[in-house]
Amino acid sequence: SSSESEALMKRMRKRKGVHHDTGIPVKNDVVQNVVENPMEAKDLKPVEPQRKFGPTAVLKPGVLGNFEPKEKPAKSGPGEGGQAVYTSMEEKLRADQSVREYGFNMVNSDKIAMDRAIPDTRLDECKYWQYPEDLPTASVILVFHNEGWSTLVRTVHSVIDTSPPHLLHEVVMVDDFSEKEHLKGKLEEYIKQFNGKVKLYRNKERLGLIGTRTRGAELSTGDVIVFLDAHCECNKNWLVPLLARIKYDRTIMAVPTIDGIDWDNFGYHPVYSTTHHRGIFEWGFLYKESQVPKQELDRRQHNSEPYRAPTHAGGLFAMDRKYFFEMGAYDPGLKIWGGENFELSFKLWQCGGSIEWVPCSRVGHIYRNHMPYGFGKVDVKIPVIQLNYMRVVAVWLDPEFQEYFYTREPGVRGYPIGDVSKQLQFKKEHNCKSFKWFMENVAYEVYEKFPPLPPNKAWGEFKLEGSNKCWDVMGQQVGGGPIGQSYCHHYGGNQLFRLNTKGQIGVGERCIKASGGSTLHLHFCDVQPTGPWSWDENTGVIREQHHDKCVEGMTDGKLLLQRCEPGKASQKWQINEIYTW
Ligand code: LR7
Ligand code: MN
Repeated sequence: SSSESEALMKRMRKRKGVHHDTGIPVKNDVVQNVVENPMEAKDLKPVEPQRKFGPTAVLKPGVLGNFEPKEKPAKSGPGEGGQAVYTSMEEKLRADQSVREYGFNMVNSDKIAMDRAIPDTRLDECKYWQYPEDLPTASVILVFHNEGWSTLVRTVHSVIDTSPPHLLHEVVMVDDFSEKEHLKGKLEEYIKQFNGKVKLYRNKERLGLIGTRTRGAELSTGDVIVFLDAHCECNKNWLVPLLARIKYDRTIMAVPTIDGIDWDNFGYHPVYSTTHHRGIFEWGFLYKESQVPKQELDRRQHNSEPYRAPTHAGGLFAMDRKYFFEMGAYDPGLKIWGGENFELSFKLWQCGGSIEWVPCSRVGHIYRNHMPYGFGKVDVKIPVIQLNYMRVVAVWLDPEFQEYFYTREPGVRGYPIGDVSKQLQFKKEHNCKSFKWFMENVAYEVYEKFPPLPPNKAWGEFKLEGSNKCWDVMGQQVGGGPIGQSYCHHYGGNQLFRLNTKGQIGVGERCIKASGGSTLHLHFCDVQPTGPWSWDENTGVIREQHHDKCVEGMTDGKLLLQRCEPGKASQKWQINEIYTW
């Protein structure tokens, strides 16, 4: 449905141009801090005390790391060095068509070499770590559904080219029931050049990315499973720092730092470099990232060392294969796409494992323009993602925290989530800790960034009495034009508003504020919830206290703040709960 893909787009946008703490757009989203002249070993005096992380890896400034790959001679060509490539006028039509089909500009991707060089975006320090020699082997798992050719195949080349051969046990490709012709015989032929190192399996039906990942893990035979999306480019020595953490402690999920690759021009951009970020969430479970709290940074001795994180984006991580299954893999009740990152994260933390983000491991991911595929035949009346969240919430959140989710997503409350008894039993058998423990000890910054939501006073469609017109976001975003009214569609989504006990009106993760005392706009919600809104159930008047005005539904579809006139037909609002199923 459109509200589903909107939710997805929102989440993807999260990673693109908006700072996740403040909602303020980040300039270029990226701090350009690529080291131009990598420190030469001779420039460094080995006088600094040696630092360690874990019992094994040792930082020796001045001595190049034992797994550090040799510099390759620079090549020239489209996209080399992570540079952007551009579409000509003649190519434009085909390029646009490929964007619609794949979410990527495949015309540009096709121009870029399979082994293009990308900038080394690591902290300079990363080149001087001495890692243990006897590391576990890795199965890199790529699940894919209708992916474009060159972006997919470049991922395979990149994994092979950047991984020490003796540590890369195999690349396991699992085709999630794709229809594209190029993913059939042509792909089978193509991977023969890798002499059996790359294996291709196919689903007999659409399992979705979550089920397909579990299947990929079952089919793998390496010690460690490493999941990557099927449109990635791995950076220098990305694999070893991940494996080193798992060797140190097999209950660690090791997550690389994810750089951005542009869907249109394939420019490679380090996402953060001077500061460290980690994955968190808000109460509707939109994925967020925010700066790592000082107390976590201070646990380490060196800035390039891994740090712990409450959660991760979902696509790219390494885990001990056996441990993944000891933890029950992914909940088999999760469908297609979404929420699996939280399920695995909460389960790990609450049941004795942990998640670490590893700054010295960097992998580029192509963020799509839009999600080009549907979710197949799923017999669910609410967005699949919401159903997945509901399962995660039911199993891993304590009741008080479950309530925050349903305050934020009231329209799905009560929808049957299927059987979670196996998950609850797992939790009991493994003596897993409470969500409160997790919040207090791991995800504590969520309390500051996204404090618990005040309960809803009224929520649903805001409908002008006697009419068929409802408040509607009208496709607006923060910083955009006014919201208005349109025909009530009863699907919730952009017509589902919430008035809470603190006087805020929320829609999705945003809040409604009055601009210049005349029109209503989307804003980032204040962290400390306060708001000017009230609704009088009897008169139907929605009043804004700062301007002492009321919302009036104009005949042309506008919503304006006008002098309050209780009893006036155009100020008489009904708030009807909308269950979207
Ligand atoms: O039905 C499907 N079957 C699949 O095999 C749908 C998708 N897939 C494959 C797909 O071909 C791709 O290789 O699964 C992989 C992920 O799908 P994407 O690339 O469409 O997802 P995404 O990058 O938009 O979304 C993020 O969230 C997902 C759902 O929760 C997964 O966890 C993705 O792996 C995840 N991607 C990342 O974490 C990359 C980094 C950033 C972000 C956000
Ligand atoms: Mn992806």
